[in-house]
Amino acid sequence: MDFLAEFEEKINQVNQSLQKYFMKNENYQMSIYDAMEYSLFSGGKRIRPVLCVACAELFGNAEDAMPFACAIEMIHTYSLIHDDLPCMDDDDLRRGKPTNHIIYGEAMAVLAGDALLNLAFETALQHSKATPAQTLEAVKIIAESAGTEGMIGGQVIDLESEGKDVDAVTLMAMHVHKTGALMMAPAKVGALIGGGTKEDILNMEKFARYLGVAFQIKDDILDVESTTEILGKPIGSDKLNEKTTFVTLYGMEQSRKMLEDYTQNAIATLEEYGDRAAFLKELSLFLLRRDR
Ligand code: GRG
Repeated sequence: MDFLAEFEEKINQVNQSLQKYFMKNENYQMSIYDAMEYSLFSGGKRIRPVLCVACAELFGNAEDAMPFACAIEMIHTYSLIHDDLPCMDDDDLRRGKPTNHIIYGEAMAVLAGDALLNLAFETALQHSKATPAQTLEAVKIIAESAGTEGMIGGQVIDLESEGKDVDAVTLMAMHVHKTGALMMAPAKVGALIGGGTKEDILNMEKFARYLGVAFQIKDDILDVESTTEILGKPIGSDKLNEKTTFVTLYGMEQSRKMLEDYTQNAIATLEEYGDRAAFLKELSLFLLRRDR
């Protein structure tokens, strides 16, 4: 199967599983379920759950990784809902659609984000078919990656950098946490649940650390070069918000070179797995070339 067909198939499996795990409570007709559903099924690229499933597949058991893959996508979705709020980035458009708070109001958007975070852990614990020890370890990895030592920590660095000159070390720390942590979690959890060794889990963490930085560099480049129609969100928002990005700090040409280098470094960490890692190598190149 070629890469795009396999990618599509994995996305479909993720979407089906998300549908299965996301149960609306029809008895109560609570509008929070609509708000959660709106963002969970609004056209996300599903990179993180696909990464999780693909890393599990590399070492064996991909099926058991699905509850964790979906949990991570729920956390990712919550982070985007909150990131778009007026008290954060104050964005009206995401994935070509009005943001959650524009449709459901700020209070409901906060609750929908919180509810997705809780549903993530419910899903992982309720649907896990892995051993109790593996389940515990996977949930610990996910919790840490989403928390103050991970994604939220990165967001705090971002908040505290507003209006300041950000140096290269701070910029990297911000993105290794804010974007990288939620890339490393699926890679590590995938390797763990798939049956990889401790060394394999560390290798996958290293791979995803490079991939996460590359992903953010590309995000910064697209914010300058893409269009609102293609990206589904306003372009030029970094400039508008006077944010330091890879492009503002290093310039476009150097950012492109860094994107290429980080992607190649990610691919190099997969070398020992040979052709078994073909999908992950192709995924890295796909993310390098993506236009949204
Ligand atoms: C707790 C109040 C509160 C807020 C949390 C942690 C946080 C807000 C925001 C950080 C999340 C964030 C915006 C990270 C940047 C990572 C990034 C580039 C996200 C976009 O990922 P894609 O392109 O999104 O995979 P799609 O739309 O494809 O799912």
